[in-house]
Amino acid sequence: MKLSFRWYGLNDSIPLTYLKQIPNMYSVVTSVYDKKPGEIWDKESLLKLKAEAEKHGLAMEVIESIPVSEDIKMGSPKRDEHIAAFRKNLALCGEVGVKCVCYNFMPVFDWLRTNMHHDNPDFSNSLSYSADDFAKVDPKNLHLPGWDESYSPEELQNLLKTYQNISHEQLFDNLVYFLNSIMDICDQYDINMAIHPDDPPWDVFGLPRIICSEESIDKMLAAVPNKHNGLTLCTGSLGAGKHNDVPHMAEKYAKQNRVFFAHLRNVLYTDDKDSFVEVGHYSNAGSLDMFQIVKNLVDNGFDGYVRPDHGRNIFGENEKPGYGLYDRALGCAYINGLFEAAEKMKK
Ligand code: DNO
Repeated sequence: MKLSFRWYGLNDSIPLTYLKQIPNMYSVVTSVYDKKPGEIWDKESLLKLKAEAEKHGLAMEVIESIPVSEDIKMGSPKRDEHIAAFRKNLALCGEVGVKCVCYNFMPVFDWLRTNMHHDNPDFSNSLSYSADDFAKVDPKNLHLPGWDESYSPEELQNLLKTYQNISHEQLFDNLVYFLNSIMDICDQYDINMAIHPDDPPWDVFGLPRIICSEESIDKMLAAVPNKHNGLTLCTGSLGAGKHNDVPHMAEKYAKQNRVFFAHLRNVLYTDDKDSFVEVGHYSNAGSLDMFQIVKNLVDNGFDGYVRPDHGRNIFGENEKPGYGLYDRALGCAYINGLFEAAEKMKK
């Protein structure tokens, strides 16, 4: 596996020297952050990011994300223009040596939580989702942790209204249309497209979500059988749904060579509804068997990119929720250990 770490570019408060000090660190996972979905990036920005990573002994082989615009997801009249921009951005990535692009196809909201600073018994805090708190949210007057700055109230209401007329089938067809329009660029530059599953993996506010389960992933892979069409196996996103058997999915999709990127993190179910808290990576800290997931990846030939995912705020750190240094660095050490054990057992 190729260990990687999310890096928010030149403005990230965590220096690349620190990332390089994490044993086995190979690549940054980054993006161009000053362009909106649907806009064309410039090669200079990518080259600057790459030069900075390389100066610190790190590769830049993963982009997370090239954002997919709502027009593409909704299939609106602007979609082809936005797809043309996406194709251009993908080609730029290919030209600078990017091998894997993580993206998602979730309408309006990428991830959703009800608390960005949930207090844990170990005096850390982390992201959490409470089914009871979510039930109290008024979709007509939405204030969501982490999303309040992204849309004005009117924009949000308009988007939610437009999606009322878009079924799961329609959204799925729009995903297939999008993928079929970019696969030639992926073939040309050998770039793997790794869709991020919906987080959490169920519909929210009546918005359709289509990458939530084994069945939906099977359908997506079958609809676009190109070898560059695959997955980000985000264990925390899929694992938040009790309907998902994540070790099984790791085995199945690694065997099919469709896992290009793995986001490894653990979640703890906190009730018999859908509530969960993001915990440390260690299996016993949460509800997922992280060793079995890694073992199933390794046993089935996975050699893609891996990154630790959301960490808790620990050791007095108060970073962007999920993206502090310390707990993700602990996660890396643990992930290295899991892979080393699984790889030695395989021999
Ligand atoms: C959250 C991330 C997601 C992910 C996107 C990919 O922390 O895992 O925001 O980057 O869904 O497009």
